[in-house]
Amino acid sequence: MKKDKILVIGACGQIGVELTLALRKIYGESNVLASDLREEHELLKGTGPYVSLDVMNKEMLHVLVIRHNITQIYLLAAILSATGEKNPLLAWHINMQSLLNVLDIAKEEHLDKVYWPSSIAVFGPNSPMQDTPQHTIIEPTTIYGISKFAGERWCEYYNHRYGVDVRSLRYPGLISYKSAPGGGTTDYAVEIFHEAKEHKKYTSFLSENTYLPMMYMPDAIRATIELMEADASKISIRSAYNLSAMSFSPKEIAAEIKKHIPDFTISYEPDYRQQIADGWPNSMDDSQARTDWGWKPEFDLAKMTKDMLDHI
Ligand code: NAD
Ligand code: AKB
Repeated sequence: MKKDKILVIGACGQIGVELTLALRKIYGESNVLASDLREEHELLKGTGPYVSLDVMNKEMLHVLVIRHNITQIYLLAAILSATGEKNPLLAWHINMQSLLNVLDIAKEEHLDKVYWPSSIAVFGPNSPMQDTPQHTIIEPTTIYGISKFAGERWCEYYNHRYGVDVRSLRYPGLISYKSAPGGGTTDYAVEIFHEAKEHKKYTSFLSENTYLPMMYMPDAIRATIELMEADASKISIRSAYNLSAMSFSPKEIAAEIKKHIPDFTISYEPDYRQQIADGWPNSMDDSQARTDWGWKPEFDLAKMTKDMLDHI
């Protein structure tokens, strides 16, 4: 069993629940402290320690890190793209200050490692849409994307200037069944499964041919842990790595679901989230992650769809 003491912030969210459970398997239940603003998630109950924490309270966070001898922080608390557009100043404040609090404490307490996720949302309408490269035009137009881009710069700065071992991935839209998504533009690709199972129909808030990069949660969790366990000498990107698994449109995922639920139907009523999606890449080039630390996805659209429908 490894000796690290890990703090997961935002542990009750879509990624946090599954990441906390996965980390507890590797590092031991008592060595992974889960925290969130919310009440403890049902799936976390009884699996290890939990504390209520507002990451915006730097003093409380600092005390917690010292008191529990924390050596690694996974910061997952954030306001996502769709919610962010409803309150841009709040999204900027929370997304930036939470990261600065964590990076600064990591510097002061000489933490071993920090994980903070970025997103495909760093890219904007002027970025190449197909196989978007690691290094290219980055001009995000959502407040969420702007905060992710600024966050990437802060991560690289803290690494280069202070030696903080901070690592990051530009996740695509994540699809999962254990915990619900929290206010993103890619959430349709989760909702569609629940509606297909319950009502055999779904109205998509994105238009039929809107292609976005997507990933199944088991791949995302594995990528996160593989990145964090990679030897530091292999990490050439200290902002955030492009990460990719699949790309599909609402029409394509509906066709895949129809193979399992033949009377499933889809209709389209695009809303304000269409504009957000239109500014994001259709697909991503993640060759740097593959070269540096051996990233390889396991789930494509067909395999993911079957697994989702088997589990919901
Ligand atoms: P989520 O909204 O499901 O979960 C975030 C969690 O943070 C929630 O449980 C919330 O209660 C908690 N939180 C919010 N403010 C807090 C605060 N002040 N203090 C403590 N906790 C607080 O988000 P998620 O989908 O799990 O995303 C986690 C991270 O991954 C975010 O940085 C997000 O931008 C990034 N990301 C997610 C996706 C995706 O598809 N889910 C894709 C790209 C990037
Ligand atoms: C969102 O849609 O906001 C997230 C993301 C891709 O960052 N799922």
